[in-house]
Amino acid sequence: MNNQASISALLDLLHECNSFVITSHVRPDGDAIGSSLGLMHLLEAMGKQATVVFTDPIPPNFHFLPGVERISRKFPASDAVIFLECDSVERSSIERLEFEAAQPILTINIDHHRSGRNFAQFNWIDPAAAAVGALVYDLALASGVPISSATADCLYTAILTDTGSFNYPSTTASTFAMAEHLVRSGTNPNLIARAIYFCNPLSKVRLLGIAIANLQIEGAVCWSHVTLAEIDRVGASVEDCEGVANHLIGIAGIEGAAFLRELPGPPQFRLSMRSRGTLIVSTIAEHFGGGGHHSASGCTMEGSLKDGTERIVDELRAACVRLQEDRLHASTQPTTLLA
Ligand SMILES: [Mn+2]
Repeated sequence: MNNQASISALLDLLHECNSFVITSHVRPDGDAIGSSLGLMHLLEAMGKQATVVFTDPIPPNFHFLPGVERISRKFPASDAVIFLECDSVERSSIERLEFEAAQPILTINIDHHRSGRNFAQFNWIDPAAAAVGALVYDLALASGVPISSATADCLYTAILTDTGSFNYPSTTASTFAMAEHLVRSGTNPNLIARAIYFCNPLSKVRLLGIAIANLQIEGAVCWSHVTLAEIDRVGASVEDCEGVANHLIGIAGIEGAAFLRELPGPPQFRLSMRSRGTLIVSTIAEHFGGGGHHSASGCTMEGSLKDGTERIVDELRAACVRLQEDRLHASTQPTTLLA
């Protein structure tokens, strides 16, 4: 199904149900939270009941979003469950047992990850979309329901954060057209930027300092880590560890960056990778059992930080070599003469 067909089929399904649970992935980011709350406001404007469920904490810089105080940790009975940005029930905040006990009539999956899977009864996956918030925006337009300023704040936040503040390759003219419409619908970009980017807890900045101190660089690859002891030392929360990899890929000449965060329990860690769009990190994440986007992806891996770092850096090195070979190949191809 193309997007238009998906949207009209989805609108038919939404009209048939009265109550909805909306959820997204664990460790929710701006797109997960913004698109969930934006969809909640849209469904309510359509006369429906909607509950957003997250079991993981909402990072403090998203506490300003309209409706965030209504996010539930419990999974209520409903006609339909809508999963945003999830490739499975397991990836969501909802426990499988809780999900099976509730037996929703309908499951809906809306995603924009390349690793997205058709796990629900209705699936709409568009890897070209800049954010799931952009898909919810398309849905809102097609529904004919006017976009309220609450909906606009949530969807703008989703799009702003998932495009890296309109910097990633997924940013196109239509991204700005959406942003323009959302601003016209009541969003104040300056207030949103202040809430998201100028409200970092001190513990987050101190943790970034440790990650920068642990930085290593080799050619176009860089990597860093934080241990549990280091996370404890600055009193950092799990949310404080989000976004470190974005700083690593900002270094001149770097094509691939990896950030490893040690996890409690048996030796394991969380890996986040970034590129500038030419080196594809999602295939490396998939190789290790994770997923994501071309230029931003991650996974959880077992083993020590030291062994993990070696395995990941090997993969990034190899990806860089392939990238250089491709560039060399492209530059030796005969160029078409302009008439
Ligand atoms: Mn997203």
